[in-house]
Amino acid sequence: MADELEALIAGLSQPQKSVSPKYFYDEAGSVLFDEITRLPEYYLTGTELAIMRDNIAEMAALVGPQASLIEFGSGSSYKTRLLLEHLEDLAAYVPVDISEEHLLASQQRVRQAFPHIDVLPVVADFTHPFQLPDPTTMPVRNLVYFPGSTIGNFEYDDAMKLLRVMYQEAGQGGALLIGADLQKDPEVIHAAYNDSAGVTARFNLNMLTHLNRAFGADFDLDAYEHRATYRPDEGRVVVELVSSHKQLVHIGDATITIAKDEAILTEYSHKYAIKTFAAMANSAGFAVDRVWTDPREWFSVQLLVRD
Ligand code: AVJ
Repeated sequence: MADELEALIAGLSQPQKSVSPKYFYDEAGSVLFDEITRLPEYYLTGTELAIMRDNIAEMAALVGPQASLIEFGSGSSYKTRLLLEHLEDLAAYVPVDISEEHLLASQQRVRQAFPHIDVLPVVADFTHPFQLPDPTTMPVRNLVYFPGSTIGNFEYDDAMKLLRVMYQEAGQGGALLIGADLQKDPEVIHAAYNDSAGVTARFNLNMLTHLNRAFGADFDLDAYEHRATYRPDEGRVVVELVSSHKQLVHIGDATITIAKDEAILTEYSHKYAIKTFAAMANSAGFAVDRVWTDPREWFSVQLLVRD
């Protein structure tokens, strides 16, 4: 908690103020994100799920029998369920999450629906290498699963670091199945992060409620506006909270001055060209085995393999 507070204050003390997107996801934020995934404008979740459904047989055939499924994060039950249903003779399901609570909940759901699958949850921050549990059945290979285009939250260097951790956790002959959102008509992307019902705005603003509660900060909740801008040249959405007037915010021992119209960066959401994503995969050591997309080519699910 002391480290977290320090990092938070450091982020708010830079010329470009920023707060990590991990602070979106308190209880209220997780409910709001669920709501986002069902919005008509938010094409990501539905498109990815359709790609999974349409290609799950081929995916399972490529992965082969007796794999160990290692999920980075434990929050994506529908897509995971497809894999649990279709992967042949799974050696184990290993959800990895920093939240023990999330892990327990997902573990319970999976144990109930798939009583024959060995569930071995790992509490870990998956941005750093971690030890995999010993499975009862020896897996033929590891399949790391990282859906949702969550990779898009990370700037290039951190995304590369994460891909290298996944390479390591995949192990010899292992693979990574990853969801990556693609570049497309900027208006489609803009709408996905500026929905007409205002859910994304509430999701963004909820971060401040969370920080006030968790760190005893005093952000004035009425003073900020949601802003999400797609920058095609950078290939990413920039999500910010913009202050409507000058104010002082107290957090820990720090006092932060926020100017009128100053923006706090809360999230990047990168949108990839298939080529640049392949280059990233390659420099992490993976070969791109297969790229599945939807008919409009809005989203991709990619199977990356290693020797
Ligand atoms: C969960 C990171 C994939 O970037 O689209 C949704 C989060 N932010 N609306 C995304 C998000 C605003 C989402 N990811």
